[in-house]
Amino acid sequence: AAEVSKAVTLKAGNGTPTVTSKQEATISSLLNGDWSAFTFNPIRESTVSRAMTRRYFADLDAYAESDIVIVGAGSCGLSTAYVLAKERPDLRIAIVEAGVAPGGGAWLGGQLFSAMVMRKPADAFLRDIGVEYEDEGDYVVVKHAALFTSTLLSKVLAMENVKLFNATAVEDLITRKEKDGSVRIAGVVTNWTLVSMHHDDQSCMDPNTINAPLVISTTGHDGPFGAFCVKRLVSMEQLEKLGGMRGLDMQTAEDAIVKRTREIVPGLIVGGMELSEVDGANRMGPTFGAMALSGVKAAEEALKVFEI
Ligand code: AHZ
Repeated sequence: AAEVSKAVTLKAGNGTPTVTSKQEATISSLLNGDWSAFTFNPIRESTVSRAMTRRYFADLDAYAESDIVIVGAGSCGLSTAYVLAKERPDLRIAIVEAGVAPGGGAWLGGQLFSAMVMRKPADAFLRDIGVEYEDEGDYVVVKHAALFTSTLLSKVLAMENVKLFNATAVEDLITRKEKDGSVRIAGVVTNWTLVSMHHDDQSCMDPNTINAPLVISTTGHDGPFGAFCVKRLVSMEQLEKLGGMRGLDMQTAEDAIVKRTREIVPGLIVGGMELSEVDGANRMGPTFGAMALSGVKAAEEALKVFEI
């Protein structure tokens, strides 16, 4: 009986325990201690299993009805989530990321180099999340792109109104027909990414769903997973065709992506490099200011939808 897991009180929907250990060790109390007598607190395997699954299923339950779903946790999706969740802690925001590791292309600055460049005025975003940079005049440099991504990610994940479902792919959109015959996006269809990758060789793997009045797609430019939502809009005849991402032009590409971040069809805002596929905009290559500020603009567009 002693091994049966104790009930842990959960805050609604986000799985954060309100009960913490009474004996709180500190690193200094462990450092140079008596390691021969060291032991972890006891646990039973099923307790570990339940600690994870109970929270995950509570989150699946709570977030099955979300206010906003953000598709893709790259630099644009995470920036969007950060601004939105901070401005509106009352909104329930699900982030669905196909990869196990969120962050998209923002773990390196470009090629395999560490430093990340952001043109001003995107330095405002760095100050807001508390990432230091070197000021080079018209642009700033973060010493490692991973510092930007990990800081942003940690802030987003700590927010009580956000849940990240990683290793989960959006494989379709939920649609509703309006009275005037137009189509509105009303949520996303999800599956474990590993399952999504095996629809050709396994059967009976129907998906799951999340209802939401607003979806924000930031799945990056075309690739194995990229530009997912806008490609689907074409195949469901809600967009005539994609413009196709154009060649690299840093000077124009960044302004264009930020300015064009908008609701493409009712219920679907598109931000980041996915937009370049819609509008035939240039790519900017290894400079990330537009991703942060497209996130700010996507959040602004979303906030209009949720204006009280
Ligand atoms: O795994 C993808 C990545 O983390 C995720 N994603 C794509 N399709 C998905 C789907 N379901 C769930 N169907 C999906 N997740 O979306 C994320 C996109 O991140 P990204 O870093 O590729 O895009 P971004 O627009 O946030 O940042 C673009 C960064 C670029 S690309 C570029 C250039 O090519 O010139 N320059 C910059 C700054």
